[in-house]
Amino acid sequence: MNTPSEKLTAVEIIKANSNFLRGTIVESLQDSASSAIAEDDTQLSKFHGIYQQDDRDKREERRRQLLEPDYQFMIRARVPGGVCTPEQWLALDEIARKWANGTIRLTTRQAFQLHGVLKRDLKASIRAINDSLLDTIAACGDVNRNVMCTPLPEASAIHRQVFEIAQTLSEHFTPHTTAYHEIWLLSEHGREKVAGSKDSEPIYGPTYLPRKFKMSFAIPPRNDVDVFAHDLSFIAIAGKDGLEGFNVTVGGGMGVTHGDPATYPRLADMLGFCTPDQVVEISEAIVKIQRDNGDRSERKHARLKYTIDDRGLEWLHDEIERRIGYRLAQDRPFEFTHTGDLYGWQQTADDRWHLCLFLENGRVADKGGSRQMSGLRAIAKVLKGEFRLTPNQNVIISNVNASDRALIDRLVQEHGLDNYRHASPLRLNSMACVGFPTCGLSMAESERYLPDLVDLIEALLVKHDLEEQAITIRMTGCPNGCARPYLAEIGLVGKGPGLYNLHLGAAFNGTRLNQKVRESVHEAEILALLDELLADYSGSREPNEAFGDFMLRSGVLQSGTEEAAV
Ligand code: SRM
Ligand code: SF4
Repeated sequence: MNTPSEKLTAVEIIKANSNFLRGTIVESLQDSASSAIAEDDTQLSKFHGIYQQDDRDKREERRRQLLEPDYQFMIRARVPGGVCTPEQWLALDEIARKWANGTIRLTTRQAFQLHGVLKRDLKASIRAINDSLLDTIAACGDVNRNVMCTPLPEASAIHRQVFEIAQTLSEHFTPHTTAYHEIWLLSEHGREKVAGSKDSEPIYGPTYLPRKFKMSFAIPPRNDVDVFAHDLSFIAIAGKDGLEGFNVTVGGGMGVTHGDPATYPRLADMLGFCTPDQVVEISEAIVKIQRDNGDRSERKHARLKYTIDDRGLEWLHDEIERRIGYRLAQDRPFEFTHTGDLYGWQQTADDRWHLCLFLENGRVADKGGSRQMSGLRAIAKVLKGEFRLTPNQNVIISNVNASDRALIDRLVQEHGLDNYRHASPLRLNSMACVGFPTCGLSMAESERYLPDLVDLIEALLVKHDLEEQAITIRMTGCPNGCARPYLAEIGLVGKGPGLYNLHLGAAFNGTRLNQKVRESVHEAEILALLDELLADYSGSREPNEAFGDFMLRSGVLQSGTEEAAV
């Protein structure tokens, strides 16, 4: 608990005065004098899944013309475990074309984002999302976010069970406030109360959590969710009779501030083992411990990772056991082999087929030569199964009957969605955050630049006979870590226009962070260094040795970087 002498952050005061996330959002929406909402409401709207942004490509020009920034909004829709129906896809597609910028963005947390929505269209967009039985509440804000899960429930009985537990957790931690319904769904003016409602937040309390909170479920050997990057994760442990339970990990997080050594990326610690029926209780205890003990006086220090580092893992362990009333069991052995997605068709035991497509950096669009947005719309119209959003910004066309495969393949090919067949393993293992022009925190290009940089690195790979080598590469426009760049074998973190910090040496399976090797370097310097290192790697690597591991064995990096306890 914060002591009375500690000064609360401005966001804490806004939350406390917000009447369970209402603030003056209704008034802000009605104010036609500005295309923005009131400043305090920009904090509260996040809890409703809405970020105020402005088009940064136009910012300077509008400033010169003495115009207010080109305000627009990003809407994030939650998709627990990434499972979405064709009807929901079609709804998102229509909203994107009608009220947003005509593209859909798949995120690194298996959710949807729409960009470029104007204030006057926010309500219609949110309503349409809810009509499709998706929602946006708690997609952002100081609450538990979209719960991630290895995305193919049909892959086995264990996958199904784990997915169901992930959904249960998602529902369990959804805020109870009726503000969301009042403001966005009930009336034109958003003032009617939900019948008989009396707000309370039994888990979060009136000021919610000190900071965002993230959960994920991984099913070894796949670590596609990057299990060690989250505040709380569960690693499924299977025995001969099926799912036995989960190893529980706590305190992962990626966010960093340039030049502030008190902030750092951190891999989650292993806490112990729990059975499936203990998951909700243990999660609630951990969330409440963070609610009561997280730092509410400094947002950069408010994630669970810092609470653990300040007080110790043992303290957390004891506190959890005190709250749940029993001892956590010892964690069990498991092995992860890789982080990314498995592309192409895959058959599951129920004789259904699933096709994982590569959507570079998660942007679904018809632009340039691409018709991927039209293609996925055409597929949604005929698909009898579902879409699965992956933790790596891709999509799986799932639950396809053998007899429908040819039709799906035809649509995929006709719309240029078959790039997974010919893209290099490097590209297929690449991820970039959104960055410019919408992200207000971006310092360098990311989504719009990584594809070009990958072209150039591919040429180096060809030069050194490494074109078949899978290497993970991730780029972010700032150090916040939205594409989990500190877990990539090649990580590029935006520092300024055209400038990146270069990180190397993470484990291919997501169990070791990379290390910063160069600060504020531009493209030519990045390529020159990679050229040298790839030449060395090509000549001296051991069979099946990953690039990140080679960086350590060859002495380019010193060992001692944090490794997950596996
Ligand atoms: Fe993120 C903030 C985009 C996953 C760490 N993130 C933002 C904002 C909302 C910028 C802002 O606050 O104004 C970005 C919106 C950009 C835009 O224009 O759309 C943004 N984050 C994203 C997405 C869309 C990246 C993507 O390309 O897919 C991901 C949406 C996930 C979702 O569906 O919920 C996204 N963000 C992540 C991840 C990865 C993950 O969760 O697995 C991280 C690192 C893990 C972590 O949380 O530690 C991440 N985002 C951050 C942070 C730093 C948090 C910290 O602890 O320091 C911020 C900044 C903040 O919260 O103040 C941030
Ligand atoms: Fe924006 Fe930074 Fe996140 Fe990229 S990493 S989306 S630039 S906050």
